Amino acid sequence: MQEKQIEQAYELASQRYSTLGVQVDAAINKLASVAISLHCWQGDDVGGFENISDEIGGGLAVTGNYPGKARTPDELRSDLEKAYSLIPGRHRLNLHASYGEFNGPVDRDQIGPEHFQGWIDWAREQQISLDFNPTYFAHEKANDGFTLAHSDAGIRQFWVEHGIACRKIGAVMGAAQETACVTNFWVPDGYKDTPASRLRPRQWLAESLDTIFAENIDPQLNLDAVECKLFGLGSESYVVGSHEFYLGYAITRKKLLCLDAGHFHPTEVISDKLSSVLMYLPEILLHVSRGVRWDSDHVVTLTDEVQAIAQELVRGDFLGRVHIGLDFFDASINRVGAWVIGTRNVLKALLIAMLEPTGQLMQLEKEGDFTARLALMEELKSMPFGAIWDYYCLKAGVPVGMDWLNDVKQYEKDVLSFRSDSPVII
Ligand code: RNT
Ligand code: ZN
Repeated sequence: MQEKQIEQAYELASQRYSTLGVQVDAAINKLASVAISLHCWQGDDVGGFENISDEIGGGLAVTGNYPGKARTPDELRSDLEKAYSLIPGRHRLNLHASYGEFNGPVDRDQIGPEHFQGWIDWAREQQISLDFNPTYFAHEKANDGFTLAHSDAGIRQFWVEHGIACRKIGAVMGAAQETACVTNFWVPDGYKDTPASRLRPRQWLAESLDTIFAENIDPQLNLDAVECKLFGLGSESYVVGSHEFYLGYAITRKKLLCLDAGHFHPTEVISDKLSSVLMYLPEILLHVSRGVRWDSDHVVTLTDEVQAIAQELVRGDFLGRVHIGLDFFDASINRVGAWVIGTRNVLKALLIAMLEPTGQLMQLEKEGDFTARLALMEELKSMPFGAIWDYYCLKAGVPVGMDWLNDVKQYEKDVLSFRSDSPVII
């Protein structure tokens, strides 16, 4: 599409929005201020750089064998740079502890900020802020599906030390950037079959977490989040860290709750939970994902639910209190393409929400005119938001429409196709 056409379409679309009382340039400015935390693990199928051959485990399964996955930190950084260059705005990177640069075997309880210096330097150079995650899977001490809630005190202690080490790394990352690092705790702990005690592991999990969080860390540097889940592969009957467990934990311990869109019953949605949990928690973290049947991690598409999440964030004026991260892994398509599609969709959903005449909808609701409320909501679905999105991409200096795909295909030809499937030993 020609620049001129994009601008003309934008002008016409803006006029339509202004008849609804929507200020398009204000929406665009607002969208530009939103940072999405891209998850490093889409780039290499949750592999990490520990050079271990353990299965990922923890109920995480990545399917597909699309060629060209990143095998080293440098390859992953190069892939990320490509992805960021195709997404409008300035975004963040969410790293897992298993992605450190270890130069030899370093067990999880021994990791330190020095193993992430390469990432910190790169992030500063790219003007990207980092978020962090302890890795409670793909490890021999997690092979039976339990970590912080393990019945063995020694194993619990090992994982407690991992958690303590990770918060320190998060604080060092936070000190190197303008905003705090959000360190998110997710553990796989749970049973495939019916437990005799549902309580005991929950007591252990709370006790382990309390020990990890015992040291006060400046929230300007590091913020702790805890992520709940309903069930996983191998933990179908019982997950220790359920929604109720972590909601109570987050409120009583003043932690962020992480809501992953794929971690609930298939008909249960997190969009409806935001206004509830934000009544009791100052800040939360989102893992925007797409559940499909038993999988919780498909690439984010522009679904009704993603739009509903965005609407809630905008209508409730929650953007300053909600950290937005992504969580999906698809190895059946180009991995850079997966990041670009997923992130652009979250931004698109936010733009659609920002282009809504919320005041008018609320007024109709107040007056009890539910017919007009429904009519206006439906009318909004065919408003020309695509023209505004295209213009936003143009002004942000990233490809418009599907043009980004040419860049990804070229990158695949020039870079990804030279990577063999076997991992590089570093
Ligand atoms: C797993 C959780 C968790 C992971 C990442 C890799 O069910 O969603 O967030 O996906 O830590
Ligand atoms: Zn998640």
